Amino acid sequence: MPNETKSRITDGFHLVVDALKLNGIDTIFGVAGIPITDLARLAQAEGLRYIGFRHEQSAGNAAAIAGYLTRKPGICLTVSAPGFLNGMVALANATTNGFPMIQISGSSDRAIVDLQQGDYEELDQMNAAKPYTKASFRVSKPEDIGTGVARAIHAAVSGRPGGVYLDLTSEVLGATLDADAAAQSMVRVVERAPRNIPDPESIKRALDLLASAERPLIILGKGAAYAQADDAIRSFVEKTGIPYLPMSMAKGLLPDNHKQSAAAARSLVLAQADVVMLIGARLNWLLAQGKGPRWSSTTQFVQVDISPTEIDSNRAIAAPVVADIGSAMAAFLAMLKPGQIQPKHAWLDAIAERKQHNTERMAAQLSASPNPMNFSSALRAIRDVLASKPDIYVVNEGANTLDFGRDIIDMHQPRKRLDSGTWGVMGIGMGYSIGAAVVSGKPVVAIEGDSAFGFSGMEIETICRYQLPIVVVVFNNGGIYRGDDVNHSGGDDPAPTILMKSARYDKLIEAFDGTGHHVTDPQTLTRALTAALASGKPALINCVIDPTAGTESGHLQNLNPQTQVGKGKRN
Ligand code: ADP
Ligand code: TPW
Ligand code: MG
Repeated sequence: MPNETKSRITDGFHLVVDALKLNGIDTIFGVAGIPITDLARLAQAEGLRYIGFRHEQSAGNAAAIAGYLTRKPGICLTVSAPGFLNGMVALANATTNGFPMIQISGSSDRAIVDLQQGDYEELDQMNAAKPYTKASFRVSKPEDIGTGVARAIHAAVSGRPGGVYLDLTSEVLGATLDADAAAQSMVRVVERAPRNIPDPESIKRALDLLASAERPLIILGKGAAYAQADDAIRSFVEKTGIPYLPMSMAKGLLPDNHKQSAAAARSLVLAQADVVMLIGARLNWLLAQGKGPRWSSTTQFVQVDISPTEIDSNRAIAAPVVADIGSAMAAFLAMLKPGQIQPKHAWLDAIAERKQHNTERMAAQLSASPNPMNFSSALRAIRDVLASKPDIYVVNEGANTLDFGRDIIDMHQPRKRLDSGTWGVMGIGMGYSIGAAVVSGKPVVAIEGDSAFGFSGMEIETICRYQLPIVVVVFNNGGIYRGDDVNHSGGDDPAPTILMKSARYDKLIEAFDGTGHHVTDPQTLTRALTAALASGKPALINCVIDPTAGTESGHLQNLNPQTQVGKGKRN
């Protein structure tokens, strides 16, 4: 066929790739299969980076965290029905956390699906996705691909970011059309996340309230980290002198050793602050819904958030500032008068005193060297190795592994700590690690509970296949929370929370030519982690932790209903 004729025809596959490229998308995370195999191939051939996973949930988690880190929607590509559903957990998690992500899935023949006539991988995916996403679209004509991709990008990134589903039928992918008409149908998104300028009145109201406070507090959430307004946030905190508390993924927005950090006096400041300024943080379960006994009923709130419906959702907000955080912080800095806000000395002194008390208590725990290791002694070793490497990403999931990790590992740069987030979900570990390593080119240390690791563990093959600089540290305490529970029936099966204590997770990675380490003391852990990071190659450290060291549900015991009668009762 003469080239002339060929070049005038294009098809759905090409249009999807063209639309993504036109909008600055350079990476796709996915699992190949019918009907999107050729889409993945073509994307790679056309210069997009395609990262192939072992399970769609991890591909989705990688896309979600890529979205969080870059403010561009992370793309996850899945096959129909089961692949789509596997990815949906990650898409729903992205929506819950406010991470911009688009899951693109191929789907089966519409006519057969709608009459439920039994197609291969039959599922009404667009409608199934709706409750878990900000928006769910289906493209049924190839000339609509450009519009579909543009709408998905807008929905994912504007306002509070979140997950979007884009359904591409097999017919659309394979459909051919005239290349000129196709080019005309492409849409380049001009503004992905338009600024949302605050009402100057709302800024004044908030500053007045903060100026009237005796015991003010700022809480920084992951929305503040996402906003990438790092300098303005730091400047506002420092100019006002207000003590601040970082939520877990906002750690590092200001370095954890900053003198205004009240993290080591958390209970005191939540209970006693009279005015609290929330910047990109929700009053959800992670902040006890803003209610007693952790909070005072008289606390007044400033809330800076892009989502107007977040305001008043749990506590009445005296001074809402509905805006994007970059614009809001610029407005605050412009309107703030020198000396206008001055926390009382008594408040700063009380915080300093409590910080010192708690830090000394923690130092005693950290300096102990129990055998076998506990969470503190193992994390101290990791903390010390990471102290001189502030640009390393830390991924963290588990129960005790998460709670101790959050408290012990200091962060020094914004957006370097990636964890279980708003749902407290297990399974983000390898996906987040891969996503972060791929978009940043930087090393990642994933600190994983042994149970948590299992949810995405097979992705160590992906890590090795792409030779990513990821070191996985598995805190092997032989179980969910603890490794010493017993079967109350007296039978031979292990108890529900038990995993294999003798498991050698390090040998798993050796199957893929990665480096495994088995460590039982902090000195060896220090050496193994240092060597693994120096190599820049995939490694897994099986880190043996005392099975009796953890507590049920980590720090969430208040959320865990327990039977008080009969056989299931814990001793
Ligand atoms: P954390 O878990 O750290 O407390 P949340 O995820 O609960 O944080 O809250 C983040 C908040 O930040 C959400 O309410 C979201 O609407 C808001 N947010 C996200 N991005 C922005 C932004 N660019 N500007 C303003 N608010 C934002
Ligand atoms: C998708 C419930 C919360 S924490 C956890 C589970 C299973 C594992 C804790 O054990 P781990 O940590 O990781 O070994 P450690 O240090 O305390 O021993 N399924 C999903 N998400 C959640 N949160 C659960 C189950 C859970
Ligand atoms: Mg465990």
